[in-house]
Amino acid sequence: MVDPDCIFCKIAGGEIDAEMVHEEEDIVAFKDINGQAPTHVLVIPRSHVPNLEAMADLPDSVAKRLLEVSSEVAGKLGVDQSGYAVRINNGPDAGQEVFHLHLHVLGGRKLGMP
Ligand code: DGP
Repeated sequence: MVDPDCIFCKIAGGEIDAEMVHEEEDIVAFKDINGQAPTHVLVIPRSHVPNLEAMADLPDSVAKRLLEVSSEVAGKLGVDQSGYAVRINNGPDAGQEVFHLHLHVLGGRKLGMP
């Protein structure tokens, strides 16, 4: 499903440019426009799923693949040995700004919690 008003749907569909790191049938990964670390990539399903509560709308294989792609992107960008964080901001208290599920892959510097 595509939401015509969603910026990440537009990126996945090629309507808006982004620095792509990985593309496959159901998932794309691109550099965050406002990078918080030397490596900061967003991994998203092409299908519009707003948040974790809507994950049931994704096939299990795609849900699993989001994590695998995050690891592959970390390897491709050379942060797999030094370490990296995979983070989902879900809802207002977590600071979610874009309501299309996305995994932040952050690396290239020491990362703390939260
Ligand atoms: P959040 O919803 O807080 O988990 O983070 C959304 C992220 O999306 C934020 O770090 C900035 C990024 N972002 C927002 N708009 C665009 C865009 O048009 N292009 C790219 N590449 N990143 C974007």
